[in-house]
Amino acid sequence: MRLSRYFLPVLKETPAEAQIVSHRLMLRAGMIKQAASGIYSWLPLGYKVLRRIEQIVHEEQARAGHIPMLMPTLQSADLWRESGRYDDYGEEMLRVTDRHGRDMLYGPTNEELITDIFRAHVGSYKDLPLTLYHIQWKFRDEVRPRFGVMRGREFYMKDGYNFDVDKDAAVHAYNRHMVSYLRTYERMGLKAIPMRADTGPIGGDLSHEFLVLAETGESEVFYDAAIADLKFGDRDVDYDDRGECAGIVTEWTTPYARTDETHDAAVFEESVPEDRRRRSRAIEVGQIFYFGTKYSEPMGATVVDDHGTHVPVHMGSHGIGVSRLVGAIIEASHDENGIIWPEGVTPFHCGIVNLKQGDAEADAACETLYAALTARGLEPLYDDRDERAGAKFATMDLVGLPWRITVGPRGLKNGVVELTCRRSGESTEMTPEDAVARLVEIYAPHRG
Ligand code: P5A
Repeated sequence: MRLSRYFLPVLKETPAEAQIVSHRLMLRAGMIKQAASGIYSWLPLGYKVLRRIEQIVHEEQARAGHIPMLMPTLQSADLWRESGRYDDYGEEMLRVTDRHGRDMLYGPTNEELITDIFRAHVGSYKDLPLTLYHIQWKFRDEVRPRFGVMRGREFYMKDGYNFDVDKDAAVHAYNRHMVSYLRTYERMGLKAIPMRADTGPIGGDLSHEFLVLAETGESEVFYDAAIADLKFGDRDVDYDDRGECAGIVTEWTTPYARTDETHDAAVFEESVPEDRRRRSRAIEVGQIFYFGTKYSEPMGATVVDDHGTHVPVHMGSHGIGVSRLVGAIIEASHDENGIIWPEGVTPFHCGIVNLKQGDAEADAACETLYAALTARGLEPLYDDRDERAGAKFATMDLVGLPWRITVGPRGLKNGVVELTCRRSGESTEMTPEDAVARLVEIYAPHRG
């Protein structure tokens, strides 16, 4: 993309309404614009990051054997009356009435709708296990929407639902989700720690939240420092192997890690040596639940088991805060000059800064680089504006591309350009061909 033809409305001033760094940077970098309280338009740069995150989620869901689909944002109130949640959900639910006087709602989550689909089409245990998911906008009329996309009213969520014949099979689905989420967050450059959590309006008695440590997080967490050292890495997991998934879950859930809702000071002190006890703020980027037959029983979602008996299916639901993640990643990765995107989610793979726009040789070198990077499947953002070098660097730093190639007449005389790492600030001179080869190498592990 050429910056002269892009739509990147960066702000010079720090917006006064933004209380936390990710919100400030998202506004300044022209990623979002507030449409109404807690509701945002995603401008091209923000939209690109949202799509990259979504893509990683889809790839990891596919790896775990989960099936994508799409359900609507508006739902009929009748389904929620069947489960008993229509009245319970309270003021967070946005209720609307259509022209025929029918009660509708903007879905805050989809347990009822998916259970309705399941009961209409599945009747035998032979069709199980089944896990369906979608990525769709949700609406929760939060009392205090704040921190930009981190606590919105409209937000983008991946929500998946497993259907299993009995508790053991459903617990495996729960474990499989935990394993696939660990991998998902790591690909986004995040350390997200699973912590025992309350179940709230979703229900059930088994739940973990995934938390990213950050001072600005809304959750208070207590954990054993040992868990922060765990790495998922590039393990080749067999997601059908119950023992393997359970083993990974044990590895990640044995060290103490709880939110303030489930924290037990006595257990914390007893089980964690003092020098490893940590108390911190954190951002919740996902949550998984096992709730057995909470929805299948009242809604009549049953299968015939291998004895010929109708049994309600065991279910769980599993969410990832896709739009919140954009803010959470920035909270975890920025400096005083702007965002620093992890390679896995960056909106463009690198920036190209032309130090002397209009200089025939510099312009030609940038064009050649642009074409070479594009041909290798990389997406550069080429700052081809007629601006001072300082302004170009400031924009690149603000929008946070992990790598920048600087092209100027002086370097070109020696046949070199400069490759700069946004995170370390380190620059290396090399030929344009070597810069392209180096970037191809850097991004190779981040491709699906
Ligand atoms: C699990 C999937 C559920 O709704 N039902 C379907 C279950 N879980 S949850 O924990 O309530 O939400 C899942 C994730 O969505 C993000 N999230 C939000 N993001 C932005 N703004 C909000 N107001 C908001 N509320 C929830 C969180 O990341 C949460 O973990």
